[in-house]
Amino acid sequence: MKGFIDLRSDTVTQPTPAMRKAMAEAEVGDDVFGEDPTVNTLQEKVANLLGKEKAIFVPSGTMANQLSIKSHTQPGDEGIIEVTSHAFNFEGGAGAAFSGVQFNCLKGVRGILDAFQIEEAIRSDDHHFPVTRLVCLENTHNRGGGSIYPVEKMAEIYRLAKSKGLFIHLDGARLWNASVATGIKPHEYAQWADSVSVCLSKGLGAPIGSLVAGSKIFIDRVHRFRKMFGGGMRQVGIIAAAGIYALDHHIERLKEDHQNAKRLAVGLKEFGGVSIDPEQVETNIILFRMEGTGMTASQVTEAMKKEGVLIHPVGKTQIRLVTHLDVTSKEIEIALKAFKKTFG
Ligand code: TLP
Repeated sequence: MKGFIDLRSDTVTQPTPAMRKAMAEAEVGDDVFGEDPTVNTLQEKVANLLGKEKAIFVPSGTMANQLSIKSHTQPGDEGIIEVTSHAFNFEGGAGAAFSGVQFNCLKGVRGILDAFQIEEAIRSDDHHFPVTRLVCLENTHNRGGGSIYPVEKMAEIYRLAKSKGLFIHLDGARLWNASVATGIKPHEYAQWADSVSVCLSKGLGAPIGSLVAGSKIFIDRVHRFRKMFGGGMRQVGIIAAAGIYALDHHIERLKEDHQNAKRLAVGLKEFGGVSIDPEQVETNIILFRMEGTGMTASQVTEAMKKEGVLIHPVGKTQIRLVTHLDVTSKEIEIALKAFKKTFG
């Protein structure tokens, strides 16, 4: 929102003038006919970055996840997923509504599951049980506080899944953040998943757009369902151009967002009654609790708004902050001053 330091989400960014220029100049065609050259370039670029045969452009991260779930499963199948994950909690129950999938939710540590937990949750071959078909992972993990899935854990889960005939979908809405923070390339993460969704409209700062990547056969199936879900778009190169620009110019700078998040966490730790471990802030998301301040999350949110800072309560006494392209390190210091005033 104009005039505010907006720490609610990395989805709030404005396209930069250079990004808008790239959009204005994009060559376009009818993508439902497969004739938009900018979309085709973006799809190839993302498939290459993720080391997959093919990728498909879709309007949102939610649609990318749900098309993947739909394309991997049959109604009545079971998907194993972490209980705080986005695809389970924040996508309107779409997995149940559109794919008829039942989720078996496991509790992770800051969103991260271990292979042995998944192994225990896989159903045996008994007609009483649903068929376990899919495992969904999220990297970075939003409600885990931007936590990074260790690549070795992903590999272990993938090997287990393959030995049991399961598919893995990776919600990589913020995979770019994980990659920049660890130096592990996106394709090195993506090799441990059958399908990967990535977003251009989070930390990368594009106004819209996500992609699903996977094998050619899988993406052809996703393409069919994209039509059914109403996600086929026409001269959409105008948006894809923003995504290409973002991939070329906004990945490396995510480091700044991570530094800003760390600074915020270190600053917040100074306030009495606030619980936060700056060591756990690995990327651009900060989760902190404030039981000891005697204030509720919504009271803090209101007070901060009066100071010109927007934040996001995610429970009675928990707040989420997200750093991004449109928040400078100077503004982080201003936000910390506002917190100081709020917490007294
Ligand atoms: N997350 C948004 C909102 O939904 C809350 C946010 O502000 O963090 N996967 C993950 C891990 C996400 O964080 C999100 C968006 C999505 C998928 C869905 O993306 P969109 O919003 O493009 O449908």
